[in-house]
Amino acid sequence: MAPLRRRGPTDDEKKRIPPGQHRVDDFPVLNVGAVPYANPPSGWDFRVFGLVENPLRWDFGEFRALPRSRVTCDIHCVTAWSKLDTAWEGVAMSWLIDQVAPLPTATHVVAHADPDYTANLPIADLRRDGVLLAYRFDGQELEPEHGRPLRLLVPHLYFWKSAKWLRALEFVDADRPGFWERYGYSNTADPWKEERYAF
Ligand SMILES: Nc1nc2c(c(=O)[nH]1)N[C@H]1C(S)=C(S)[C@@H](COP(=O)(O)O)O[C@H]1N2
Ligand SMILES: [Mo]
Repeated sequence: MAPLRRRGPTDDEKKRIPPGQHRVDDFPVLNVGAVPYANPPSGWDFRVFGLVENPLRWDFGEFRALPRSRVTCDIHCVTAWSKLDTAWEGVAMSWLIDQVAPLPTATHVVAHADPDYTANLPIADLRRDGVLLAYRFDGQELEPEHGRPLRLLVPHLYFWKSAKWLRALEFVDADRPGFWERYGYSNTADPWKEERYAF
């Protein structure tokens, strides 16, 4: 058999790959610690709390009954891989933010995820197009190692902000560094500006 040749990026793809990144065709798995569960354990829920008028909580069935959105986007990991044209389904973050009605004092969100993972985000970033609470990838249920049953998808920021095994969003009035941000990674994490580290 002829060896499998990887094609190089087209000009269009080059424009979509931020500085210092290269394209991958597989889907790398990155997380601190082990995959916490293959399927949501009994009692699994997803909550929105903190500085909101209308705190909400769903079990997985209830969450799946919410209006479904589809997003196709490119994703960029700070370890230098980018994956183009990834297809996701889930709940649009802008819709969810409207449901919970953040108080005027709320400026940021802490995403709380299993096992003991957090990421911080400005609300303005979460309102951007393409930000999803994702439960399906590439036409299939999300694989356990990619965050089943639910993950955050924030395609315009480095992928460590896209917390897998998401359990809650907490609306707060200050920027509270999350897991990687406390180790010196950037609060803002824009791959086009190469905001990898805070210093
Ligand atoms: N709960 C949790 N979410 C996480 C992480 C983690 O360690 N725990 N790692 C982050 C990092 S650093 C990256 S690059 C992406 C990787 O997602 P993937 O494994 O689906 O490629 O998940 C992010 N979400
Ligand atoms: Mo990462």
